[in-house]
Amino acid sequence: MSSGVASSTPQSAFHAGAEQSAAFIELTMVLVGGGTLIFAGVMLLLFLSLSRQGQANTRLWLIGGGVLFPVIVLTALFFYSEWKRTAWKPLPPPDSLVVSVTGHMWWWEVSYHDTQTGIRFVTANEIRLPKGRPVYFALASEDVIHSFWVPALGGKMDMVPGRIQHLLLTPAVEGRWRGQCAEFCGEQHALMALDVVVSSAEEFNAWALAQAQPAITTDLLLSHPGRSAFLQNRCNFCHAVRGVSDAHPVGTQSGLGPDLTHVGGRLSLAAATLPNTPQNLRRWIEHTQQIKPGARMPSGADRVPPKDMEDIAAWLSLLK
Ligand code: HEC
Ligand SMILES: [Cu+2]
Repeated sequence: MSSGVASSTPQSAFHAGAEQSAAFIELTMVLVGGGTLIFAGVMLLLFLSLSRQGQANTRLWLIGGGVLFPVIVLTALFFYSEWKRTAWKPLPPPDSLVVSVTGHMWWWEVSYHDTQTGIRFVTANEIRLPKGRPVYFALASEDVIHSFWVPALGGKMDMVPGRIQHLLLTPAVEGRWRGQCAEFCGEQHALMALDVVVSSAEEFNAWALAQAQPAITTDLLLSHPGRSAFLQNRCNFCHAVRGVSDAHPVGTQSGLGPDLTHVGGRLSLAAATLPNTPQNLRRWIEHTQQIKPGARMPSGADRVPPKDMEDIAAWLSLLK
């Protein structure tokens, strides 16, 4: 399966990657353009007031420029942006794909429910989407406020604890895009990114079907030493690998860490922090706190025997 062609501008808000993009781009242009005009106007007035002698009518300028002007401009902007907003916040069309994304410090839980095919599964840190089909995102947070933003598709939308926010996007261009948490959420906010791959409907459906199955099907995988090392070192306390362990500590819906059922097939590791290679997987398990200080996962360095880390990394990279 292709992993999508990396775009030369994977994170540009001026890239029209979705059907709703035009509205976002127009809104951005109007705000930036209007803001620039107002700034230039104020600078001009400042220049005139400094270079001229004599009395200006201060009352007129205070009420006109200080009260009336902002009220008129902000009211107009409010109605204008509400009007444009319907592009991405209408009711979801019945054939839309529902993707729930939950922000965690500092990774993304992604849960699919395709009402057309009945397929459901959970994954993390990577979102694959079919081109041309409306995607209804349900956005939530498990801890602090995060913000879901895939600039090339449009957005952004805050993820607020205790609420579910919605965003409708219809991917229009195949490719690999980058998303980024857009609300400061603590130490590793900068390393809370996301891979988004838009492909043809056929490619997406094949991927989704595979994701819904556990990767563990062959004896080779079941008898691999990495599997027992994974369980022995209690990685399963925080991580689910469907078919091997289901991490659902009491009181949480999703476990404390990303679902690893198909981690070997992802493009990157730890919320787009490292490219996904067997070497990087091994490094991540050993030096977690050096790579992403503060991450809610302990380094393996002083608790997991090197042989076990070797085996676990080899095993996880087979889970495609
Ligand atoms: C206390 C809970 C906890 C334990 C125990 C734990 N992890 Fe993690 N793990 C996490 C969290 C949280 C993340 C996400 C970190 C981030 O990106 O900020 C993570 C991320 C990962 C990732 C990257 C997943 C992805 O989607 O890119 C891998 C691989 C991983 N852990 C493997 C392991 C292995 C192997 C062990 C056992 C040696 C282990 N973890 C033990 C909580 C845990
Ligand atoms: Cu953040």
